[in-house]
Amino acid sequence: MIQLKNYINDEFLEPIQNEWLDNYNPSNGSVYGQLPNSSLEDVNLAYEAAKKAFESWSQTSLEKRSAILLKIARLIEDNLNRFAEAESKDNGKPITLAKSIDIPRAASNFRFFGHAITQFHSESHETKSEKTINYTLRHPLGVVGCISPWNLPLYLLTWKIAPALAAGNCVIAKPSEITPYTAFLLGEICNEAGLPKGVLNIVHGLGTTTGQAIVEHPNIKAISFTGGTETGKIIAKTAAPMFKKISLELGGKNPNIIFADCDYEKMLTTTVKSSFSNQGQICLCGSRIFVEASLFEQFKTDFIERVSQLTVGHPSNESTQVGALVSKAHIEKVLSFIDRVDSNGGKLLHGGKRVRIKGHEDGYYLTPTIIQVDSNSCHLNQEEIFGPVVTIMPFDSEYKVLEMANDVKYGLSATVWTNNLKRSLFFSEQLECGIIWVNTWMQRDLRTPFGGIKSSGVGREGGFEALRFFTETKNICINYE
Ligand code: TXE
Repeated sequence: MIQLKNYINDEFLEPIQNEWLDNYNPSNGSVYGQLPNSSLEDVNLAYEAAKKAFESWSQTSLEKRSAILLKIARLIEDNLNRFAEAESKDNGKPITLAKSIDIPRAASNFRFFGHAITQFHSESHETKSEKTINYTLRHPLGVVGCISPWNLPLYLLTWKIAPALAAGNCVIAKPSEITPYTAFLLGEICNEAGLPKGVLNIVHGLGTTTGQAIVEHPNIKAISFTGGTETGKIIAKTAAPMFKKISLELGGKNPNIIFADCDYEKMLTTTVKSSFSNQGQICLCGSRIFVEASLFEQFKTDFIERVSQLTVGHPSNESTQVGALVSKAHIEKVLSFIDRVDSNGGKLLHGGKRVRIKGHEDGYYLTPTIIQVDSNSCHLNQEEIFGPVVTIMPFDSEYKVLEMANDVKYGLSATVWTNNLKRSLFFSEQLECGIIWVNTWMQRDLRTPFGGIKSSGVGREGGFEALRFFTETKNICINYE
């Protein structure tokens, strides 16, 4: 049994009330560890450590802060296998994915913001006629909270922690209670990299208690959150009357719009990925596929064939392309959508069944699932399933598909496949979402703004947007007459 601990003030501590949660291995359904179920007292302890550390961290030179972040990045890379194995075991994702995407990206997050902070700047404005000069300062906020989900555990946790630390804040982070392992390992790395004590504190526990205690804490100045839309609402409701800064990256129900004039092979290969990478548990997955009517039958046949070739298997197996879903509760939620396919006007074309892997029969495996729908208003197209399930549907006019793509409460991302320049510009302008990919998916440049509109969230992460979020702006006006 692995026993994870809170990382507070450079030390690994048991929860003050000695309450623990079980940590499950989704590949076989067994409990393999325990994590703290932290209380308000633990959060307060973390806050006191962070508050104390802030005075000196916020005054530390950019060169030094940057060097520490770059060292953390290097140490994550040096420990790639250890981190990847932990991530795969905790989350059920294929080890190959953890090694090639999750962990390298966690290192990139630290490296990117380690460099970005040295280039971060503020503005000045001179008005000669009035003999004034305005300049703007950007100060770190103080102690901030970073709350992250289970689908890309270290990747998303570090996406928040790195800019917060780079900007001179001290952090209280809470990883998902479903996937706490790599966050625990990160504490060791931070000590080795020489991050001063109290600058980063990682507190484990349930969202409704530990997470809520962070959000409610009167002196935690900002909350950066990624997770479900319903949780986002609760956080907004709690934090808004306290006038905290909040950044919410929430769910998605992203359209993948395929025109007959696209580069077919590239589209097909990418669409398999955008549908089922990480078992479809990425907020950016294209879960509503709309195909131009003239291409629909060919696409349907080829897509089903490609998807049927995906290997569902144990995450530690190098040949596995689709691993286990993250938890029992989650696979049951996903299956409940599949069970209701017929009553919602859908037709199951492929998958939809639990897979029993020999020797790991209690793991949470599911065949990649393709459902044909005849209306965008069905709940399969309106609700976030967040699993290996996509719908496909033909369309026969640009205006109709645009209307359907936008007719959903979410607005995170969209993909458009076409070789028509005017059409790609038109759709990029008209689609209601924060991120659009044309003839690609999930190509990420960390300098770009990342986030959604409507029920997909508030605010943007990435690049200078993140550094702006984690700083407070002060304008100074000097008259030099
Ligand atoms: O996420 P939660 P869940 C979507 C997806 C999924 C659904 C629910 O549709 O099925 O959300 O997933 C913490 N105050 N996404 O329930 O609960 C929690 O402990 C403070 C989309 O697992 O939102 C965890 O650390 N914190 C998504 C984090 O919030 C609270 C990724 C996310 O958990 C809290 C994951 C509270 N009151 C799920 N309640 C994406 N956008 O990528 C919970 N938490």
